[in-house]
Formats: sequence, C-alpha cells, structure tokens
Amino acid sequence: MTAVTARAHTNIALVKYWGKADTELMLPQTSSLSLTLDQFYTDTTVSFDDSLTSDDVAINDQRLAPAASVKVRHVLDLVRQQSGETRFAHVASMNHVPTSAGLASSASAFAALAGAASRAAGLNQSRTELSRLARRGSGSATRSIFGGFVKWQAGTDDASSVAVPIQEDVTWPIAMVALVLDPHHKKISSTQGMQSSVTTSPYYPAWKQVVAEDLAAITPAILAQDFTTTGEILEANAMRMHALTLSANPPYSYFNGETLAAIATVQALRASGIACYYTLDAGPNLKVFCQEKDLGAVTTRLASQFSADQVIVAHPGPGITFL
Ligand code: 2P0
Repeated sequence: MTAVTARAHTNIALVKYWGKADTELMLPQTSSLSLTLDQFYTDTTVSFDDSLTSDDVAINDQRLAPAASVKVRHVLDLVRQQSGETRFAHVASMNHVPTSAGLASSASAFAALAGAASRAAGLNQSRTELSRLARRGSGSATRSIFGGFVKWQAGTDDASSVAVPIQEDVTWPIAMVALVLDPHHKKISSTQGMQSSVTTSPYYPAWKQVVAEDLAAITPAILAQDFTTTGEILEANAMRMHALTLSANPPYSYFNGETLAAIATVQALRASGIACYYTLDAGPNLKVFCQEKDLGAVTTRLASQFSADQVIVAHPGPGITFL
C-alpha cells in the first residue's frame, strides 16, 4: 500500500470558463485562461488498500458521506479503469485556504486528487494526462496542474480538452488581492449556474464570441507584461460572465450588497492613479489585480473600507508537486 501526496494550488480565471458542452466528459463550451496562485493550495494523500470495501474520503479530517464524495469516487473510478487497480482507496485532503476565505477549493482539490490517485495506482502520467484527469472532477482543476498563466483548450473530445502552460515562471511583478465579502458557500453552484446560463441566456452565443476575442487579445498582453490591457480585458470578461447570470431565466446574481461598493472602491483607486482591476467568480468576493508597486496602496484602501482580515494577498504560484 503506497501512499502518495500531491500538492496543487488554486487558480483565478482571467478569461472565464462558464458553460459545459458535455456534462459527462466535462468538456467546456469555450477555452479559458487563468493565473495559478501561491497562497491557496490543497494537499491530498491517496493510498489503495485491499482491506477497504468502499472508498474512504476525508477533507480537513472530516469523513465525507458517500453522497458528498461522488465526484471524488468518479475520479478514482477513472484511475482504476486506466491502471487496472481494483482496490478501494483512502483519500485524505487538506485545504490550505485561509479560514473563511470564501475562495473555491475545487480547482486545487481535484488537481491534487488526480495527481495523487494516478501515482498511487502506479500510473506514470504526464502533466497533460493529469490535466485531462483533473477535468473529470472539476473544470477549473484542469488548469491547476500547471503554474503561472495557463490556458485550458476547450478541445472537442476527452483527449483534446487539456490545459497548456502559457508562462509557468512568472517574473512579472503583479499580485492578486482577494477581498472576502462573504465566506459562505454559494447558494447556486457553479455547475448549476453555468448550465442555466448556457440553456436560458439569450446572450450565450455572444459570450462565446467575447471569450474568443479576449483570449486572442490577453495572451500577447500577458507575454508583453502589458498591465493595462490585461487588466481591462480580465475586468470586462468577468462582468460579461456575470451578465449571463442576470440574463438567465430565472435571473440570479452572485453579487451581494457589498459587491457593488467594492467595485466602486476599485474604480476610485484607479481614478486616483492606482492602476488596479477586479474580477469575480461564482460568488460576491472580489479579486483585485494590481502591480507589486501599488500593493500597499491597494491593500490599505481595501482594509480601511472593509477590514484587514478580509484582505488576502496572493502572487503567481506553481503547478502540481509531489511531496
Ligand atoms: C473559472 N469558475 O473559469 C470559472 C469562473 C467560476 C467562475 O470554474 O462544474 O468548480 O466543477 O466544472 O470548475 C468554478 O466552477 O465547476 C469555475 P465544475 P468549477 O474558474
């Protein structure tokens, strides 16, 4: 019984994934692009054990009921199919995301699970293969196998839907500041939210066009370290994603009462000469993209308007590692 531990970091999408084309294979409607972060990561240990009669899954030392571990067991089943391993597994996962950070851990969690399960089953898979496997647990996990700036190529089938690194070692002095407005779980899961947008928003075809244009424009901007262009694209892309929630039937929103106030603060910082741009995922919390030289001004302003413990600074982070 060999235990393998993998560590994967979470990522923030700059051009969002918001919609599946195939819910079984987890193929997305569009490609997406993210930055892996240093602060938030998951360590997952997997060992296959012939004394088990079912998979045994614990997160942060809490054992999951079978109904709560469906996606984890799905990934384990795929690993068993690929490797010929027949035993059930112990899975112990620790999320190193600051308490109440309100940040999604599914990206880091399923990337770490894919890595640890694959190696524990004796597979010697490349990072591309691990990215493909992580995708089957959670879409955003596809990208967390790699560090730095990463693109998830939508692809057309299981083989072609994988992440590719755009730039793993980021020397650009940038930061992503998380502003936590509500640490609780979202009411509408990403899976439900994106499906509703795909099937009911009349703007969905326009979103696909937006993503294609944003990906084409942001990639050279990142490589040229063009902060203004990168910031303008990621902010507009996030708001256009959220327009898909407002335009769904029934309409919904991930914003809360403080989200618009926080957006106004970022706009005021920018008007005062501090260049910074915000993005939001499937929740009310902002992530503020800024340059290292402005980090003090950005965090001071956010901490004074909200509170210091709602502000968490992150930088570009690494891809999957084995401990
Ligand atoms: C993203 N999000 O690109 C987008 C932007 C949230 C907003 O991927 O259904 O946990 O497991 O594939 O990856 C969050 O959703 O969803 C997400 P599933 P996932 O990061």
